[in-house]
Amino acid sequence: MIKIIKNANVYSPEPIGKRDILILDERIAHIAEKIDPPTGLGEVEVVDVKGATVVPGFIDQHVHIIGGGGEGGPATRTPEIQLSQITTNGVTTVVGCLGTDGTTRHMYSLLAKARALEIEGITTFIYTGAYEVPTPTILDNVRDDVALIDKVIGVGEIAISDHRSAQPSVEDLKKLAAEARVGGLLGGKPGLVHFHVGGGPRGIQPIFDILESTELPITIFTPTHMNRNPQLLEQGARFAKQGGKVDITAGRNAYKGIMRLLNEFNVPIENITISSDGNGSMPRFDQDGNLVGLGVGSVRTNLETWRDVMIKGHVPMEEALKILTTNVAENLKLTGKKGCIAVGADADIVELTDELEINRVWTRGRLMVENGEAIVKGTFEQ
Ligand code: FWO
Ligand code: ZN
Repeated sequence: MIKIIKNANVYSPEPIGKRDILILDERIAHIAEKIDPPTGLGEVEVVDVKGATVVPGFIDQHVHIIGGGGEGGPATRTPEIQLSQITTNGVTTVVGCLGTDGTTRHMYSLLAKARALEIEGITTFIYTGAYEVPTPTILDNVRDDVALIDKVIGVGEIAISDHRSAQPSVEDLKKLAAEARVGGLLGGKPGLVHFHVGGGPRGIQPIFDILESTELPITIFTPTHMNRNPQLLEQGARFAKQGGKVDITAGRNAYKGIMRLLNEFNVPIENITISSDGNGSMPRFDQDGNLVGLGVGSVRTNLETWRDVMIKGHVPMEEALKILTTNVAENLKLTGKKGCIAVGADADIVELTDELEINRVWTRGRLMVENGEAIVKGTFEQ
């Protein structure tokens, strides 16, 4: 199928001006000031976006695609995500994960759901594991899952510095990270260790301990929820200064943490990513560990935080886009294929309204969303 998106004001994330984009099947084949529909090659679908801003599809590296939760008992297990909840928020690639509940949630279900979403139209990957250590896997161990199961790109979300963690020792974590690392090498994957960082005073000290006492590269560690409290942000700045990437959980005040990293700690924006924790539970505990509140994450928060960083944080669009596109693609070793509007990349493209809302979304060249509404839905979506 040949498509041409005409008169797009393209942020690749770099602003490259008014361009036509030629899509051949699932990939971007050509970008030029003017592309005339080729003749004799069958039907060519042309969409004139009339100068609208067009950006790469967003990559969300932390989504509980089969649901999560459970911290308040069975009635607090959060719902499975549906395709349109992802695409209508401009997200075209997700990494699925388990969380607190490694008892009633299973890796087989996570893998099947990731495959389902891929069939329904987006691009998916998963982390093997859950909060706990030892962590649930599909095959015998983390290394084999990362090496042999295509969608597995690493291990996560492994909980540290949290009353809900398995209280792993640094030695436990070193061995886990080594498995992910070697599995990544063997399978041609990033071999990531995606840490859930709780509110405990040690924060990401376990990661610094691992880095100081092993040969493991900092680039495989992607700690998330790093905007949870001020001391985590400070540790995050130190981690970034050593070359690590800090993952911020999107949401109401998330942009304030990002602005502190940028302006107070001079962290380059290339060392910051955001993710939504979509469909994960958002429990609140009091100092005695009693559950005092419970919400659920939403993929939509990516958009809200990205807009806050631009509008309230006065960060230019081409910079702010990186936290949801090229920076995440680099984590996932998908640079040039995802998170950019470039020849050879997958045709994951988002057209924005003047109010920075979602108008159209293409995933691998297929139009999935128009006027912000899903025109392609999941199998059982109404
Ligand atoms: C965060 C996912 C948390 C689940 O700390 O980690 O609980 O398994 O669904 N969510 N436990 C939310 C905060 C960052 C607000 C999870 C959740
Ligand atoms: Zn988490």
